[in-house]
Amino acid sequence: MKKILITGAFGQIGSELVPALQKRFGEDNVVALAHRTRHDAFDGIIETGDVTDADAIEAIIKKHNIDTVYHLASLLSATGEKDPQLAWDVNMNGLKLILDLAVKHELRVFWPSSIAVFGPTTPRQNTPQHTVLEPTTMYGVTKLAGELLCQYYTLKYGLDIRSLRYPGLISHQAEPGGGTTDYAVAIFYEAIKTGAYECFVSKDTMLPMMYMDDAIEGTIQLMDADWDKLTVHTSYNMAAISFTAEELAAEIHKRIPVTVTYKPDSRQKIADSWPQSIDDSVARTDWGWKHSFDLSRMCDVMLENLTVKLAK
Ligand code: AKB
Repeated sequence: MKKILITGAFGQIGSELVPALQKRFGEDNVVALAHRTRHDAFDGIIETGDVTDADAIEAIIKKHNIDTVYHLASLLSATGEKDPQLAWDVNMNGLKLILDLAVKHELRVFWPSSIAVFGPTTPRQNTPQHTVLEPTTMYGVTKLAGELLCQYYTLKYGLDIRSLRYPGLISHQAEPGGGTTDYAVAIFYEAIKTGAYECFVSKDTMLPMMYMDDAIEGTIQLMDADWDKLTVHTSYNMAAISFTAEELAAEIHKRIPVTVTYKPDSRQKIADSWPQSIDDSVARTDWGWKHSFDLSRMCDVMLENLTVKLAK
């Protein structure tokens, strides 16, 4: 039976990946690593620790006999620009530490990359799997270096490491923290709470996005895939839907009235450096990736669930 450790367990992805893995492998086989804060309402095994503390992480791996790590702990793009040093420490040193422990304890590893590995010199439409990678954010730099590190450890030490370049993720459970794509979640909250939203990117900003259920499904699917079929050991392009901020606002407005104003801030420059749409045909061919949620279905589910959540 797999014994899984998830770092960043209470972040945007972890909050939904932990229950999905608990359901699949049983609560006793999933250890959620929280950073400092206690999460008392949590059902399952919880440990508290810092992903840059090798001894603490190794002790947890030994204590629970861990064989697979989903290393999700990371600073996102906007937060990374506020504190590039911290972004480097958490994103790079944290990953290196996990990979070194993976060599020592023969662990399988999942690590999330991002569309942030691309930059202004990358083709912006249908961005290919293999293309120019010149990111201009510290977050993107750490994701690109991290991808190369994952590939290096696979080639050098024969580790089983798998990774996805997530687009902006949209969910009604945990809110994202410090990302450039956060507007695509915040707009739903404000539409329900106040009927108005001031968007921090321009109305014609188009970015690749994905509903969280697809992201979780794809992550589990990649981890289940036959290793011999995987041809990418940096990180797989993974896509679902692309839309402009204005198209998202219009789709929400079809369901509930919302007035959106556009006031681009420093995050606009980051958004402008990223692709508008992604070619994920390699993932589709290698391990059968397929998304389920289009823009309309995602808006239905988001509004339905958030209306209930915000009424509490
Ligand atoms: C961010 O906006 O920083 C993230 C990402 C695209 O990786 N959501």
